[in-house]
Amino acid sequence: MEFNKRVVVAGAGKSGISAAKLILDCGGEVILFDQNEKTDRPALLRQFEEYEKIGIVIGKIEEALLDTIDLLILSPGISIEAPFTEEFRKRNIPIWGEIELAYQASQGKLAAITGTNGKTTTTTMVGEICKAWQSDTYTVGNIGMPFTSIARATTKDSMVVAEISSFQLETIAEFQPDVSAILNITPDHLDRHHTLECYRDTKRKITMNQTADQVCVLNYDDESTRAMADLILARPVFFSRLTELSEGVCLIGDQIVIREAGKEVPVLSTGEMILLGNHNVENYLAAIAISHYMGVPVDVIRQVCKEFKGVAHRIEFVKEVKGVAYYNDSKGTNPDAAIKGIQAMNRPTLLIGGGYDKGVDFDDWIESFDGKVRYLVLIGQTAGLIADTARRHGFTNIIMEDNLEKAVETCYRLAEEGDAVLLSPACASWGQFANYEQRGDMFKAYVQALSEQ
Ligand code: UMA
Repeated sequence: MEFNKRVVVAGAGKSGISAAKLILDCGGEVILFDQNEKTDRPALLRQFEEYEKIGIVIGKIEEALLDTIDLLILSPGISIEAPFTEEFRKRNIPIWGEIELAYQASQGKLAAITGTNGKTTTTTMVGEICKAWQSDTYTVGNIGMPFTSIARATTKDSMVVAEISSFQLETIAEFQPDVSAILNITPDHLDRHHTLECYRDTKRKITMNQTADQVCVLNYDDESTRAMADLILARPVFFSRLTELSEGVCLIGDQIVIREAGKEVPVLSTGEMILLGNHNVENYLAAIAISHYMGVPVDVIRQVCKEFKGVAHRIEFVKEVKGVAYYNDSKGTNPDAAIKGIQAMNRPTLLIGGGYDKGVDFDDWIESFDGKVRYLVLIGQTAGLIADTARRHGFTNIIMEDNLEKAVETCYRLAEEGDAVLLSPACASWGQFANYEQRGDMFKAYVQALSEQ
């Protein structure tokens, strides 16, 4: 792709750096802009040593500079409502996300997966299935690897499987996956999207450019995604754990089957699944539907599903110490995801929660404790709010700690043989950690250091 544009790339994180490199590689010029005054300019410049047409602006961008700009690329962590974007809008400068740029620079077949929960597991599973069929497959997006970092390496035969967040969907323009999927919608990121309705509309954007010959996979068991079937131009394909569908991918007894044009193809039984819990059955159902419509033969789908072991930070078993099992569910970044974490526990549990405040409430999460939680150990910005909510629901075994290390120590001290300790915070990690991966890795490191004595 030729791209002779002058572009401001806002946000010098993973997405911004990768987007900037793609533009430079395509002949464009980049001003990389980060609002964080503490950004290490020399370290950033070192990442662009081989390029000439790169400038770096830290803190505030001068208005005069904007008169020569063709495009703004916004990192997902920056809201489209960020005040500085107004100056770009006034000048009719298009605003894209890194995903749109990658889409325009890439080739091949694209699956794009969104939803509040299950996207990382489902995306990883679909990525592994596609890779087993077509070795030239890339698994990218919100999962951690920016789509722009591989866009130019794709060919017409490539397969790209992308996890797409609501933040990334705010800034798409022509993005048009061959197969899209919206797994489920429950409250999340309301500090950014304001209302559940806006959040839902943003998620639906994943299918906005699809045509009737393309597929959008939707969860029949989730009211809001089921209702979307009537609102989209793509061909809706449902998956369901609870209803035996006449068309779609569903659970019949203990068998997942694909039902299509009067034919039924069995794929996998629940007994063959390594991952436990109803939410994982839904992830298998969705992954099977997406892979099938990406054109992967059922035999390949079945084989990979049988061997799939899950992803790090999602109800991940870490270690048993003194008869206590430690689980890392750092990916439980909202109440609904954290409810799945609790539900998966089959032992009395010491639960570590709390973190960044995204403006959601915690009532359903506390309700889901169901007598299983012995202690709730809280950290981070939301600790007080969660403690108040818990007390309101009659749960009082609450301990406040300053940080994750102390929380792990406290659980180690209080846990008895046969208990589980679960990090499943129901909150984002921001504020105390760079991301949920860092939070999970630190948790695992603290657990590994615990003594058997
Ligand atoms: N910045 C500003 N102004 C702001 C906000 C941030 O200048 O108002 C700057 C920061 O100083 C920083 C940079 O922007 O230097 C960070 O950009 P970013 O927050 O977009 O982070 P990236 O490193 O580019 O990571 C992003 C995704 N992050 C977010 O959506 C917040 C990563 O998802 C994703 O893996 C990565 O792109 C690759 O595609 C993380 C995430 O937490 C895992 N996602 C949320 C979730 O899953 O719930 C949506």
